[in-house]
Amino acid sequence: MTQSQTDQALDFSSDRYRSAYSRINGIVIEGEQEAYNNFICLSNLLPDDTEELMRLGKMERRHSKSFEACGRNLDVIPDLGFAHQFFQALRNQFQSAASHQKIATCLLIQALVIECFAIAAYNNYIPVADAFARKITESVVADEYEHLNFGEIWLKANFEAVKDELEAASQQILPIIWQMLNQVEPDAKAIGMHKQFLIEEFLVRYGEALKQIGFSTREMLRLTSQGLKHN
Ligand code: PL3
Ligand code: FE2
Ligand code: FE2
Repeated sequence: MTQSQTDQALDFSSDRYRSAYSRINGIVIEGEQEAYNNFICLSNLLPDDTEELMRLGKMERRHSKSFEACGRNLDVIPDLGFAHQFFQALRNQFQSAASHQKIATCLLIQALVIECFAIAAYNNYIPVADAFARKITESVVADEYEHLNFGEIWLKANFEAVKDELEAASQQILPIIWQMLNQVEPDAKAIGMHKQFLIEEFLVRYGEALKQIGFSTREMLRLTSQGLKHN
């Protein structure tokens, strides 16, 4: 049985669905826009990779436009004010790291945590999305693996030098992610998604990324379970 078959049929034109979608749609439009800003910022911090990071950033701008079309298609107006607030804490952390030239922290926030969050959210949304949004989300999520991969490669190449910084950053960022998940839970539920599945997929993706860049299984589990205590 698929996830959608276990739920009540979704009515994309109901008030409940459209109200929840206005906030979810705002979140993904704003999230993609912030991802664009973060990649542009990273392209200045990493002169060797400027062109590649600009290219990744431009993909995020296209994602933002694509999700705008998903809202329009359902005749929903995205709640961008809510979304801007939703990302406040994460944005503060990224900007503060950038202002201190903490490149590894910036990459952990954008290329690992945010991308794993997006991949988990989009993969869970696809089976319950309307046909128009499903197609768009499938093509968006394919791009997000590329963004995650950029972060993994850079952090792996610099692992010994940045390991301690990454551990500290992860401990700071995961509680913010759990808070964001709790905040979005009622709306995610209204559009047919389940918080538990989101958490599971996020942890699988993020844990795999940590191992990929050089953390041992034990270290990876310490980092991911530390985050969970805050949930
Ligand atoms: C990176 O490329 C984009 C970052 C966007 C972050 C999105 C986070 C989503 C949070 C939970 C929303 C659930 C539903 C998503 C459905 C489209
Ligand atoms: Fe994106
Ligand atoms: Fe991305």
